[in-house]
Amino acid sequence: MFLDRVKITIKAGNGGKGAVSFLRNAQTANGGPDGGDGGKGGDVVFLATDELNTLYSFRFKKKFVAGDGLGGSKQNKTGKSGEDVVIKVPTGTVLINPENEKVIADLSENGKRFVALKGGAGGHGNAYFKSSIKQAPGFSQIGEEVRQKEVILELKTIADVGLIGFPNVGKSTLLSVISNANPKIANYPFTTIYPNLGVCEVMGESFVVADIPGLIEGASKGLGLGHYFLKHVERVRLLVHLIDISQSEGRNIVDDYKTINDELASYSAELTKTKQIVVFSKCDLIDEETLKTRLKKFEEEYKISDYLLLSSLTNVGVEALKKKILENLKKIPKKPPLAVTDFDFDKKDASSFEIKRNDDGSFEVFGGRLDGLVRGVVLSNAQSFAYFQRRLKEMGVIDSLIERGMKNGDTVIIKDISFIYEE
Ligand SMILES: Nc1nc2c(ncn2[C@@H]2O[C@H](COP(=O)(O)OP(=O)(O)OP(=O)(O)O)[C@@H](O)[C@H]2O)c(=O)[nH]1
Ligand SMILES: [Mg+2]
Repeated sequence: MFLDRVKITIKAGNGGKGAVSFLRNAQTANGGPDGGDGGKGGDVVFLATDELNTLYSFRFKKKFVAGDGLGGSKQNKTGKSGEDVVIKVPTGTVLINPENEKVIADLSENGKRFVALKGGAGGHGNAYFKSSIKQAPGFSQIGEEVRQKEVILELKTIADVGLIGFPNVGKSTLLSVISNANPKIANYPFTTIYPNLGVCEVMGESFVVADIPGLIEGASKGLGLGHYFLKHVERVRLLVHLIDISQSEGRNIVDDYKTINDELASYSAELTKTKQIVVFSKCDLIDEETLKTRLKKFEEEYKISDYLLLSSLTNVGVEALKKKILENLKKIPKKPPLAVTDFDFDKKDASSFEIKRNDDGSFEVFGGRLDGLVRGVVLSNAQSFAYFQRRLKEMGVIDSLIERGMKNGDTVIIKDISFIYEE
């Protein structure tokens, strides 16, 4: 099975907790604070590789989590950083934000890396909080927590040349003749159900050719398989349009040419600008006379005389086509990677909070405004907790809770902190 669009969940590692520790050794009975910072959480990294050519493996594994940073320790030791998770994707994979369908990254080259999510920062150890006033801070900071996100992976094949045409016109056969690819070939439509890639070498140079599943009328609107794969031709520089001149399936070359071009146009106006080489395939199947009559009609209809005759069976036209492709490619620049917009992953909403009443009567407060505050609190420490309560008042959280009906003795839960409200 071929998979070229899949939604996965990714999560960077949380930061490790800062340590609370005081230097104690034979010489010093009451040394200064020496609790080290927590380690940074691991990042979520995507890596493009030519080793893969489908997103198939994501069918089974859909969640990728980087390692959390470890806690700091005494003697100012910073905690170990969490391990990055490196997700290998086929070259040509585009990352899309499911919230707005915008492209976040285009992994258009083998070896290209993209850090999609950054690990949370480690919390500071108590050594960090030492100041002229606070000689012996008894608290540290917890690590930054990062949320999981969803991301869509979409594979848009990177090839120089795309072979297009109706089903069964001989696209895969041609690919097998001109390149190292070994696609399935059979005398029925829709033999090819996903794009095959092959490298073609000619006169010491090479280019990549993709064999696209057959297109039919209505493909751009979802008929057949074609529309699903039209995204793979979006990025090719050159199209080789195969038309079966033997007309063995009851259609004719004049209509075929138009139907396919109409489908390309209705899929994307950009595609109509991609240069096409017109190739009449299976020319071995008809006699000279029939060939001439059909070509004459075609030329009259479209005023096109720049085409090639091909038989992948007898090799007629194969070398000429390879050369023509190369000549054309030399004139057409590579397509640049897609424009990207930022994921906004790191942008946290630091302005709001929300209150929820639980079934047991307790109040729960959430929201970006509290995240930073909660990180700075260590409950067991009176200084730290007093600061926390003062900030809750200043931020208007206590007033909002009272508005929602909070009374003396009610429980308030904020992240992993829970306390009883007393006026
Ligand atoms: N006589 C003749 N038969 C050919 C030629 N090229 C391909 N065929 C035959 O045509 C049939 C279809 O060929 P494919 O290469 O599978 O066609 P396709 O365009 O890839 O078809 P789909 O993958 O279904 O879209 C096969 O039976 C081939 O052997 C040719 O030049 N001459
Ligand atoms: Mg095929």
